[in-house]
Amino acid sequence: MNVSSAEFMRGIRGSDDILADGIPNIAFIGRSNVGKSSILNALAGKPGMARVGDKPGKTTEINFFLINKKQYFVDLPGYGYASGGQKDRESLRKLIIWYFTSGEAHPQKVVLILESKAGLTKFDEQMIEVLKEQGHPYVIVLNKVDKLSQKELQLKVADIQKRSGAEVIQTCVPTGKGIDELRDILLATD
Ligand SMILES: Nc1nc2c(ncn2[C@@H]2O[C@H](COP(=O)(O)OP(=O)(O)OP(=O)(O)O)[C@@H](O)[C@H]2O)c(=O)[nH]1
Ligand SMILES: [Mg+2]
Repeated sequence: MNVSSAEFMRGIRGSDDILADGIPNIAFIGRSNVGKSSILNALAGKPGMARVGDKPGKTTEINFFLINKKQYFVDLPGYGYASGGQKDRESLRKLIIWYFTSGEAHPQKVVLILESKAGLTKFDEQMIEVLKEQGHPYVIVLNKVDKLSQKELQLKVADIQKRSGAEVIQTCVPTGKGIDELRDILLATD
């Protein structure tokens, strides 16, 4: 499956008409700096579409990208960090929780992204609890696999699978590893 069109619609920080327009949401979530925006750009084949940064806390709104005119890829801020300190961190955390629990958004699928070195952190486990409670289906992606040796990677993947009970898709944005596989899972075919 290919992406033939991808366009930024808008960023929101709370209730908005875009949540009620009936277009399915695929939500990208994870700790700050794990590569959520980078993966979204790679899936869309548009490197500069979502803002990417070396420092954590780059994405500060819930950004909607219309893919093939029939799905939104929703790029959320990361949890666990914000450059402005405790207060900003708390407001981003609340925004993320609001998206998943208010009942206003209807994510059809959630892509929970982890970073290879950190693996599954306590923040991710809390997020998984929220997703399970709310009944949102999710897939787990382990990004930046270029940062581990083959042996370290095998151990890490086994650990995450054991603790989460979910399959883990391995990705690397610079080499493109796993990106086609993930796109096939996420894109609607009808
Ligand atoms: N080595 C490596 N670096 C990556 C990979 N994917 C993303 N990065 C880098 O990681 C940094 C963070 O990427 P972002 O896409 O901005 O991460 P994010 O999760 O959207 O971050 P926030 O919006 O701050 O939560 C950037 O410098 C990317 O170039 C990868 O697979 N391997
Ligand atoms: Mg981002």
